[in-house]
Amino acid sequence: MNSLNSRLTIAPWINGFTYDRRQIKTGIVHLGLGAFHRAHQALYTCETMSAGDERDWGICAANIRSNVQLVETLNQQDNLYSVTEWDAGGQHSVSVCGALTQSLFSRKDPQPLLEQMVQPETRIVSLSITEKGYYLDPANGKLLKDEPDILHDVQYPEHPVTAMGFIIESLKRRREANIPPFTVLSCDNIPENGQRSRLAVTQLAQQVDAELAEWIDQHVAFPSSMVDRIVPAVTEKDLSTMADQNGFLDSAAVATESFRQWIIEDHFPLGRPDWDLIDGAEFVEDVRPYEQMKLRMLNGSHSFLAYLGYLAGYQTIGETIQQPDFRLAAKRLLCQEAMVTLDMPEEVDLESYAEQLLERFSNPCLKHKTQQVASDGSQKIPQRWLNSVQWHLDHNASYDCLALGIAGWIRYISGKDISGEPIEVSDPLSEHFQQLYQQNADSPEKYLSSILELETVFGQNLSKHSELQNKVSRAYQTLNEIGAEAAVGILAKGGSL
Ligand code: CS2
Repeated sequence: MNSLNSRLTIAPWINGFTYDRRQIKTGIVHLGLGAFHRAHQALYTCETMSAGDERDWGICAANIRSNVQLVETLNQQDNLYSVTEWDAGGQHSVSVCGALTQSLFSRKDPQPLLEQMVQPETRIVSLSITEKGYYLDPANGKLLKDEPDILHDVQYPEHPVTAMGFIIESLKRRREANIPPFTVLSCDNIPENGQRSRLAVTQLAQQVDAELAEWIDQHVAFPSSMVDRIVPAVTEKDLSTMADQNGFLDSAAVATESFRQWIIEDHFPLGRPDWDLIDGAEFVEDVRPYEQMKLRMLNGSHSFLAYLGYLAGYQTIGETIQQPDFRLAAKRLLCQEAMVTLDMPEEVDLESYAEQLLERFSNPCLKHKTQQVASDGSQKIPQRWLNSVQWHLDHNASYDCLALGIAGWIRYISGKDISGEPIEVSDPLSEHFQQLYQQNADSPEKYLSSILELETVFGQNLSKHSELQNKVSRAYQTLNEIGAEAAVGILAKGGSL
């Protein structure tokens, strides 16, 4: 079997790129070389360079802490990889992405990455490091100062282990060398992600050098962006199916849906690629309404399907949404509990957006694991559900689906499903959740309250909120008594728990 490198002539039905890779300069450093980056920003950048005449936006992409294997694979493949896009009808198309100029792993030696971040040609540093990579308390945006990685970066700023640590050290070196600061572009699913990045960087910088923190706050741009594309983790089986289809083996391949969207705040003092040459990308002045729409509608219903789908015994989102009751309940959440909380520009049609989401979730070619979407709930649910819950409390409106979602999450993080089978919970707070479950093993009510009291998830307003507590408690009881499938069935019929 062939491998994917620049010497391989790829089949004519595979989309390539039109530029000469030898002429590309590295204008972007990206931290967090996951599947999402490869299927989204990197591909957008590749297509932008093919469509326009700028060639100085190549990407040096780095993994800071894990997945050295992917970096090695990309190095062996001249940093080329393929993206397979599946539409809901089972049709697919394949592209080879040429935008990566380098792939680095910087856990052992941070210097090569720092050096690239200091180069004047690097004008953007972008991030897809997931919610927990910011080390901020999800409820109030305060830096988690006691986390070992943060303590490390405060003590050894020249050998950082966090993305924020890399940004601070490279900005410091740029400042000393009189090189203007790069723009920091967050591509993570958190609300006001530009503002959150600023908070994370400046709070950590304050621990290291208060004057530098002040300088960063005044001189560095942190535009926000809303990113959207469903990119499930690929399995060994997917890789071998793609290899058979494409005629070459690519261990860095990604598979995704055909849909993609990227709404970006247009604030790049040192310039930026014309990403909006490509369908689905758009520069706007204010990203916030789009972020809220995506987080509360797409991600909100996704998490609902993930926790309750898992508890009902479904392995993928696609399988879950095939069940008529789950589809109806997700639609109820979207249209009656998420949409109503939003205030969107006139041209946005939220009804069609909701319909489109249900179609995207149903894509039978995406085997998106419920367990993957269910990970890191402590970091996700404030922006996906709790802002909507607050809206309903303020407007005296009902939020049964959100309440059952929260109950499902609380059951899931206990580490035991409804029939007592163990669940592998992946969350930065999973140990703490386990302790709370064990301590309250004799009383489901006490366990439930101990979770609902967590300020880091529920914030000051909603932790210990008696009305919310009562509602979730009823949902939790129903869930334990009749199971996830039947509880969702009640919601699908318009009932209340
Ligand atoms: C998902 C997202 O894993 C998750 O939590 O909800 O990754 C989702 O697939 C993307 O945000 C879609 O853009």
